[in-house]
Amino acid sequence: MSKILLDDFLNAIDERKDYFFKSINYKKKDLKESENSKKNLDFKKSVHIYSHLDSDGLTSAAILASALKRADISYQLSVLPQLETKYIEEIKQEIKSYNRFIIFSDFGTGQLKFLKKELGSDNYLILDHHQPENLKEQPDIFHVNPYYYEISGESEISAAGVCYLFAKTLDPKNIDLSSLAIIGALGDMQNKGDKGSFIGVNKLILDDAIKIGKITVEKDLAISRHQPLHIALAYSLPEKLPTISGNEEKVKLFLKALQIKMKNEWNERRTLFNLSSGEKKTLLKALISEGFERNNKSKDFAGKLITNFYNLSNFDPIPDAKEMSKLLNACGRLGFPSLGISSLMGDKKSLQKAIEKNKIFKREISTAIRLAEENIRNYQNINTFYHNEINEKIVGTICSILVHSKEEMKLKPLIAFADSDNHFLKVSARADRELVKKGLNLGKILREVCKKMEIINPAGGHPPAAGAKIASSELKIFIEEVDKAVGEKN
Ligand SMILES: [Mn+2]
Repeated sequence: MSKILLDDFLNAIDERKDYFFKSINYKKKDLKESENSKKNLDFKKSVHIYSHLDSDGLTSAAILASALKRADISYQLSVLPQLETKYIEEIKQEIKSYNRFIIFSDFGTGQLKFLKKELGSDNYLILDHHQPENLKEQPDIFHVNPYYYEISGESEISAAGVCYLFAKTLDPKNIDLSSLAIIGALGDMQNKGDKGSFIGVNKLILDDAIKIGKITVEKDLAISRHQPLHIALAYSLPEKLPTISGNEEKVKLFLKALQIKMKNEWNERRTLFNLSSGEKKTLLKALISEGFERNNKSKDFAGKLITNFYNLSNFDPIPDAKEMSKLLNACGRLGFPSLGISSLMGDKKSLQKAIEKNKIFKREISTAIRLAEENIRNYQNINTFYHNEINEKIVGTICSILVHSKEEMKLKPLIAFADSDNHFLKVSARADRELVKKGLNLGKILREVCKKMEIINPAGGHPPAAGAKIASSELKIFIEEVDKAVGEKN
């Protein structure tokens, strides 16, 4: 990330702030306090934030809502699974009838052409990090996207990061929202540096969060810190150890041999949190030798066993940012996005409810994984699955889990379909990192196939993860076209 391009990016955000303030007729607080508050009420347009329902989208929404609240700008908030053309048509009416200003976060770039066609070039602002179709074009004044400044929206900044920078430009006090941007970036799995560290703009945002005491970084064993120890070791190691992975009974024996107790003196299950540093060392050593001696693991295996955790200071009882991003994802996917957003904005009761919802979500996920696995179909260059009981809101999550956890699913991209409204199918595509390194770009492929087939909803996404929406009747040809397109790229 070059300093000059970063400055260009920050300047661009600053220009968009001016555009935003001008559009809503915002009066700077240079008037007398009483006069000012009256003027604000008289002249400000109210804002409607539309955001994506995954954890990056929800953190984006919470950042924007907090910033607008602080600036005394009235707002309304809606969360959508995708920014489909039908919503854009409704929004067009809304702008006209209610004199609104719209902010789109974590989507909008993929729908840029349609937005321009329908909404023109004022009364809205896009804060997104998905790759624009045409990077040679000058970015519009109503559009913020890191790719125009050679900053990667896949690894260096998420939508929540873009919203955070925007919020910080509105008011430096919004630096206290930096931890939310880190939660969003983790939701989009952007901690891809060494040992789960952040790179690019994300690193700068993390520095803000550390500076004001909202996050501390801690290195620990790379397993779930939340689950009982034997479950965490059986299912969440960064690389599988055939001698213990997936087998809780064997993990119990393994722990017993190391004299690490699974329960505390009150007979409660211990988690990684509860282990002493001595116990952690013993466990790490044993896992490394298990990897080398019994499972022929390479040298990087030992390196992968330690990772960075991002401890949150004010979301008790949620210990870290990754866990919080999973919780938000569950809220969004289960249809309770507002619980997630109010948790992020500091509401403790919502956080408690969100934790309950998350438990339900975990059960739904494990059922859906089983159904997906039973319905995998293999084509020449892709694998697919569809089952009418897999909810469209979680199909992307299931697709990711399968691609990341099953060796045989890493060889070809996985394209999943789920029933949506009115005989439409939601499409989720995921590919293993190795395929992306070899040049596979699922976002591009889906966009091209949808264009070629003249599918009405535009596809969007990144090289390893993309989505689309097709009519059920288009399924067969769509699979053929995607299969062909992936073959041509290899
Ligand atoms: Mn995102």
